[in-house]
Amino acid sequence: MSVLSILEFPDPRLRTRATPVTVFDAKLGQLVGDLYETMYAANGVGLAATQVNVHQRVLVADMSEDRKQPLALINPEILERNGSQVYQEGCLSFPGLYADVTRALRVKVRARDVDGKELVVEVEGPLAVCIQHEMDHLDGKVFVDYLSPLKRSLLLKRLDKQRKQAATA
Ligand code: GNR
Ligand code: NI
Repeated sequence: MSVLSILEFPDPRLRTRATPVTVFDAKLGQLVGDLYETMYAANGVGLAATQVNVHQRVLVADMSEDRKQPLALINPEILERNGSQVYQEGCLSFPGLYADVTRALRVKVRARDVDGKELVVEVEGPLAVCIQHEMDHLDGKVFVDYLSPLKRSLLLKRLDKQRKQAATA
């Protein structure tokens, strides 16, 4: 397993729409392992393959306290969504940026596991936020896309400033 490097905004590859996985082989298992390792190394709660420049519909998440409840979803689809919640989101592709985003409170998701077995999970609260955030990445969408143009430009200026400071520090 390896820690992969994570694409950062405004890398245009983050806008790629990922294609479904058709072959559930050892190579897919390797990718899922690398995604877990990369997510844990970065202290993230989720990671989409898109973020490591692999454009297949694969995501991982682990929102547990002890970081021992990994979930890998392949070809995820939302079957049902209910309610709404506002949650302060961050993204490993936008280091240091946080913003409130409104999403469904509960989602029912159908996906496959790493062995190709179908699974249906119902999640709510923070884990539902995370899965919706990761599924957006697979469609080339990022959390700042939900913000008003004014809020987005303010945040992106802040990101720019942080980067310039980091470069001269
Ligand atoms: O690590 C992450 N934290 C997070 C916090 C609130 C809402 C969503 C997330 S996902 C993010 C990791 C990431 O960028 N996944 O794509
Ligand atoms: Ni993200």
